[in-house]
Amino acid sequence: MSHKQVTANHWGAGVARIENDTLSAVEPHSGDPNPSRINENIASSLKGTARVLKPSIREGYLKHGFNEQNRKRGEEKFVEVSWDKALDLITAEIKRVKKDHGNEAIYAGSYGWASAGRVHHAQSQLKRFLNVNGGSVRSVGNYSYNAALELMPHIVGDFRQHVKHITRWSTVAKEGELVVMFGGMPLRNTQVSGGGVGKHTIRDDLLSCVEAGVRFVNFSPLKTDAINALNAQWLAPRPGSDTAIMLGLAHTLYAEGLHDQAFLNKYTVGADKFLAYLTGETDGVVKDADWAQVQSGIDAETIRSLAREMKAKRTLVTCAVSLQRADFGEQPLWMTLTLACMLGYIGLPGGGYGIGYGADSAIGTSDRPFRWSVFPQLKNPVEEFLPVAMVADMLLHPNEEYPYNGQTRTFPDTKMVWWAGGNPFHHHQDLNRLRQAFQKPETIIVNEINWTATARHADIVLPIASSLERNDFGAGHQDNSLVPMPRAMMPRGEAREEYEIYCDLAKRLGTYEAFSEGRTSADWLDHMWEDLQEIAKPHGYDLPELETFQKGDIITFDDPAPEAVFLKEFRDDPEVNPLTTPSGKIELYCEFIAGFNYDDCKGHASWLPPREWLGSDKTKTYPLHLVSGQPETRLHSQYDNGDFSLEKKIKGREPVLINPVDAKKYSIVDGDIVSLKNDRGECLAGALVTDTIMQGVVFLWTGAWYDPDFSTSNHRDTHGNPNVLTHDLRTSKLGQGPSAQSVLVSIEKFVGELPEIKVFKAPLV
Ligand SMILES: Nc1nc2c(c(=O)[nH]1)N[C@H]1C(S)=C(S)[C@@H](COP(=O)(O)OP(=O)(O)OC[C@H]3O[C@@H](n4cnc5c(=O)[nH]c(N)nc54)[C@H](O)[C@@H]3O)O[C@H]1N2
Ligand SMILES: Nc1nc2c(c(=O)[nH]1)N[C@H]1C(S)=C(S)[C@@H](COP(=O)(O)OP(=O)(O)OC[C@H]3O[C@@H](n4cnc5c(=O)[nH]c(N)nc54)[C@H](O)[C@@H]3O)O[C@H]1N2
Ligand SMILES: [Mo]
Repeated sequence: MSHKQVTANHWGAGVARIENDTLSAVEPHSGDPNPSRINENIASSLKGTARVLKPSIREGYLKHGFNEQNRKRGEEKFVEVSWDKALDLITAEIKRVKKDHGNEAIYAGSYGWASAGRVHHAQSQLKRFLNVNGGSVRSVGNYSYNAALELMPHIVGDFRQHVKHITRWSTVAKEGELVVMFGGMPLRNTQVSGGGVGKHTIRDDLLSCVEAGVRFVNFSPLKTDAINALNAQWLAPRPGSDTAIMLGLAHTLYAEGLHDQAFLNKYTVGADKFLAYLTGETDGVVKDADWAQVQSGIDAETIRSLAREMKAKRTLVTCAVSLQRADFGEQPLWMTLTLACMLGYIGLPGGGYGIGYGADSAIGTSDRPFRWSVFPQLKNPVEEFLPVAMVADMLLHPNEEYPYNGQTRTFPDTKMVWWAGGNPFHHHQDLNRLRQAFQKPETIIVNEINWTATARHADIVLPIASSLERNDFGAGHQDNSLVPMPRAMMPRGEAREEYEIYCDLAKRLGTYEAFSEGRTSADWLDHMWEDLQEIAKPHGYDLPELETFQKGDIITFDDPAPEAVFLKEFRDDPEVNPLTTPSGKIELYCEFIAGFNYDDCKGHASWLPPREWLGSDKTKTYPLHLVSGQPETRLHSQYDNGDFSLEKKIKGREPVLINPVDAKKYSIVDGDIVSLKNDRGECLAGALVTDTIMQGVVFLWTGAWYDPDFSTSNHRDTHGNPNVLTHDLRTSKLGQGPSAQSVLVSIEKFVGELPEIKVFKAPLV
C-alpha cells in the first residue's frame, strides 16, 4: 500500500511518500523550480534512534525532586515513565511554583523555530496554556535580527514592516545597475521561510538581474555567499569591519563632492553631526578609504573606485542580518542606511538599501495578500519579559538590574523553565555558560521530537508528534502560498500532539474550558481554516473546503506589490508620508539614542572595533576568526541526524571551512579532524580545505547537536557546535542582541582516538 500527498516544511513544500502507513520519503514537489534537499532529512530522522518515545524524567530529579542539590543536568540519564506520572508531576509543580513564587517565576520564552504548521504552533500552544493558568515571563526579539528590531524604529521605522515592503528583485532587474552586498546573498539560506515556502523562485529572480546586466559585488569572508551565476566581484574583508568600509565609501563620496546633499537636507536629520564624525572633526580620525583599508584589509583604491561607481550607477546596498549578529551589530545597520542616504537613491526603483535580503526565500520576491489565521494565545497576565538573548544572564543573576534600549530593568527570579519549540543548546552563545545557567531553575520541562541537547538538560521531557504526524496547514509568514499538511503517519512510540497534552494538564488544573473552548485539535484546524476562508473572501479569493485542500495541492496567491520600491511613498512626499521616527525623517543622528549615553551605541553610526576580531591583540593566542553561518543541509539543528545532514559531515563531524594557506600553516589536510579552541570552550570538526573561504577565517556551520565529552576538562564538544566557542556578550546595551560572529579561536589537528558521537542515541537508563 503506497500513496503520496503534499506536505509543508519551513524549507519548502514536498511530496510525502507513504508506504504501509509509514513515511518513507519526502520528495521534491514538481512545481518547485529549485526544491530544497533538506526534505531528505525528515524520514530518516523520524525513524532514527534519537526520537523521544516516552515521557522521561532525569534520574536525579526523579529521586530528589525540585529542590535537589548539585544537579547535573546534561550529564545524567533519564527514566521513562507513564504519561499520567509525568502529567501529575507537572501539575503539582505548576501549582507549587505559582503558590510559592507566583507566575513571574515561570519562564516560557521558549524561543526558536518549531513546525511549519499554523495550528500546532508549539510556542502559541504553550503560551495559551500558561496564559489561562496565570501566565509566564515571555521573551521579546530574536536571534536572527535583534539589533535591527531594537535600533531601526528609532532611526527609520519598524524593521519587520520594512522587510515586507523591501524592493523586489523584479524592480532591480528593470532599473538597477549595481548591487553592493555586505554579507553576500547566500542562496543556501533562501531555502527557508518561517511557516513554509510554496516555490523557491529567488534564484531565477537573481538570474534575471544578471541577464539584465546588473553587476554584483560580494563583500564576504565566503565566496559562495554569491552563487557563481551572479559573476560577483568577491571582496573579503576582515569579519566585523564592514562599518569601516562603508565609512570609507561615504568619505570618498563626501570628499569628492559626490554625495547627495539635497537628499540629506530633505529626507534626513543630523547629517551635519555624522559628517563631522566622518571627516574627523569630532574625534581627530579621518574615516577615509586609507583608514578603512587599515581596519578591513580591503584596498583603499578599490574602495574609492567602488564609491565612484556606486554614485554613477543606480545602486542597491544590501546588508545581511548576520552582520548585526556581532559585537556592536547596530553599527553596520545604521551605516548601511547612512551610506544609502549619501548616495541618495532611497525610494527610487532598483536603488537605495535593503537589510535582510538572502535571509528568507520570500524577501524581495513575494508577500501575501492577506494575513493568515493564527492559533490564539490569549492575554498573558504577567507583564514581565526578557530580551531573548539574555536567558543565561537571567538565570545566573536573578533580581539584578540590566540596561536595555534606554530602560533599566530587573531580571525575574526563575524557578521553572518550559521550552516547546527551539533548541537553546543550539542557538545560544557560550554553551558552557548556558550549562551553568541551566543548573539554576528548580524544574525544567522540554517538549521535543528528538533527544536534542536541550532535552538532555531538562528534568521532564515530553515526546512530541512531529509535523508529519499531525493534521495542519503551512503558510509562510511572507510567502504567498498555503500548503496542505495532512498527517502522513501516526506518532512514533507514545509521542502525542502538544494540544492533547495541554488539554490533559488543563483538566487537572481546572482550566480545560478556557484552554480548549471545547474544541479538539481537529476542531481548531476546521475553525482556523474557516477563519482563513473569511479573511480571504474580501480579497477575491474563494478558498476550497478544508478536506479538498488537504487532498490537493499548494494554493498560490499574487504578490500584492510585485513592483515594490522600498520607501517610495516617503520619497515622493515626506510631509504627507513621514516615517514613524521621532522626526518623521531618517535619523542619521538620533537625539533619542544619544540621550541614552551608551558607550556601545552612540548618536550616529560609528566604528567600534569588535571585542574579538582580526584587528585585536587576542590574535596572538587565538589567531583565527570564527564565522558561524546557517547550514545548507538543514534548518538550524533540526533533523541533524537525517540523511542529507549526515551526508556532508566529515567522519561524523560538522565541516569547518579553512583556506589552503591556513591549512598548510597549521599542518592540516582536507578531511582531518581538527580541534577549535578558545578560553570558553573547544569543539572538534572536520576540515574542509577550500579557497572559497578567506585567509585568517574559519567557517563552521551552526546546528550540529552539542555533544559534550565530560571526561575532558573543558567539556569538549565532539561534534562541531560553534556555540561552545562564541561569547555571551551582546551587541550593545541598546539592542542586547546576540553577537555570535565576534569570535577568535585557535586550530590544531586532532590526534588520538576519535571520540564517539553520542548525541544521536537516547540517554536512557
Ligand atoms: N553561533 C551562532 N548561533 C546562532 C546563529 C548564528 O548565526 N551563529 N543563528 C541564530 C539564529 S538566526 C536562529 S533563528 C537560532 C535558531 O535556533 P532554534 O530556533 O532554537 O533552532 P532549531 O534547530 O530550528 O530548533 C527548533 C527545535 O524545535 C523542535 N521542534 C520542531 N517542531 C516542533 C514542535 O512542533 N513542537 C516542539 N515542542 N518542538 C518542535 C526541533 O526538534 C528543534 O529542536 O539560532 C541562532 N544561533
Ligand atoms: N538552509 C538554511 N537557511 C536558513 C537558515 C538555516 O538554518 N538553514 N536559517 C534561517 C534564519 S533563522 C535566518 S535568521 C537567516 C539568516 O540569514 P543570515 O544572517 O544572512 O545568514 P548567515 O548564514 O548567518 O550569514 C550570511 C553570511 O554572512 C557572512 N558574514 C558573516 N560575518 C560577516 C562579516 O562580518 N562581514 C561580511 N561582509 N560578511 C559576513 C557569512 O559569510 C555568511 O555566509 O537564514 C535563514 N535561512
Ligand atoms: Mo534566525
